[in-house]
Amino acid sequence: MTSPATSHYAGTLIVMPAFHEEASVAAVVHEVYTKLPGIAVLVVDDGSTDATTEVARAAGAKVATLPFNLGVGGAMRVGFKYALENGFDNVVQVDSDGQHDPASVPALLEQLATHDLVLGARFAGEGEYEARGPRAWAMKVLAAILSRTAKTTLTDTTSGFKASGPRAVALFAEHYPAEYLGDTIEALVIAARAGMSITQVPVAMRPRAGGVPSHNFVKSAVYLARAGVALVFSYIRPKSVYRISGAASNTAPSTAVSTAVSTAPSAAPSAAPSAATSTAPSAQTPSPTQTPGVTS
Ligand SMILES: Nc1nc2c(ncn2[C@@H]2O[C@H](COP(=O)(O)OP(=O)(O)O)[C@@H](O)[C@H]2O)c(=O)[nH]1
Ligand SMILES: [Mg+2]
Repeated sequence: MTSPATSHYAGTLIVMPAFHEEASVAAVVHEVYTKLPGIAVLVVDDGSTDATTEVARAAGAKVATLPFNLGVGGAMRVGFKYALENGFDNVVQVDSDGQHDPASVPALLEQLATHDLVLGARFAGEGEYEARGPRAWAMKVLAAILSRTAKTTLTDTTSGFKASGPRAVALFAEHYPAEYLGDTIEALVIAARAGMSITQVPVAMRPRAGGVPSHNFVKSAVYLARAGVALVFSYIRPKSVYRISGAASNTAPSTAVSTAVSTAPSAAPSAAPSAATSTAPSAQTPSPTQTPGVTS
């Protein structure tokens, strides 16, 4: 297998949030390695009681095993912190259920040359993914509001398929929201308000490969109300909270990439997996000074 130092994807870390995904996580890890040779993968097992950690590790991924459930946002913040501390410039979230096709990752990464945050958008002409009922309605309203904030047309603001460049990784390692839905909607508001440049590329979305979705009918029914509240809170917070050094505009992200690449990533997909330790982050929000146990 190509080593990360020579891989085309040397500066990029795939972060896979996983909760009870023993049925599909291995296939996703294998598919990522096949379609993106040499890329590093960190699975964040968020307190699963099934064999998610063992299965992901056996598939060759690094695994951060959290002792209790933080939610997707909390798990992703662990991933961003790990990326920052291990010299990765870019983070791409790929879900562990097989819905995100790793073949779309190069298209997302390409846009990081000129943007800080790239969304894989499901309704931008690719694939046949369709949301229905209140969830679909909420998504349209959110897209309209967030497009204004981000100053670009965003059609799928709740997509988890996202690529973050160096400035967004630094921001999200500190400020990625852990609240319900915060990892999608609020994260976009935070990025836009911190001066990040955001864009989207069309992606196809597949059905889950196994396991059960975390959203059910009841959750979908309250989606609009909770999303509205999440949105209000993210706008209320003072902008200064989200300031990171040099966050005024994204003028030279590629320079930042080449600088940071020299600190070679320590995560190698081919590295032999070992036992997870758990120096757990605090209950709601992983502390910026703590790194959770990651197998290496
Ligand atoms: N870390 C973490 N991941 C989660 C949690 N709930 C769901 N996920 C993961 O997030 C991704 C998307 O979840 P899913 O249930 O498929 O949501 P949907 O695709 O929006 O319906 C999958 O990889 C799940 O394993 C959670 O509580 N913590
Ligand atoms: Mg899913």
